[in-house]
Amino acid sequence: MKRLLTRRLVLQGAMATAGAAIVRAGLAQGAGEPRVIELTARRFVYEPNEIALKAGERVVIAIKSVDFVHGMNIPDLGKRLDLVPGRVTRLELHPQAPGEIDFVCDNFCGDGHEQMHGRFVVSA
Ligand SMILES: [Cu+2]
Repeated sequence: MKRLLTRRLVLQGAMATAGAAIVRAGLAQGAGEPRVIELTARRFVYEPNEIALKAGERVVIAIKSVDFVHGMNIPDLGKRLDLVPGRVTRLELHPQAPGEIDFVCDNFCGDGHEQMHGRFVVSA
């Protein structure tokens, strides 16, 4: 029992570290332009729903919704966005370490809403 609890705490710690490793990019002068990755939200998917990033790179996720004010909740980063149709919502990321960061739609958008999720996969 005690060992199980310890293992769970270690796992939670690892997940928190992965989240903390991703910080909002401070767009320092002369640091070069961030890579722009386009993402589309529609009932009931993000396209693409898996986005590969490299640790240390600065990126901007340019997100469009085509049909609804979908949400994008990224618990590991303590961040959420509303994705308003007709607008491009920018999410700046500067991952520092490998890991996976999940995101979900948190604006109920109909039957299938629960399947609307994706993730950033950060490699070394
Ligand atoms: Cu949705």
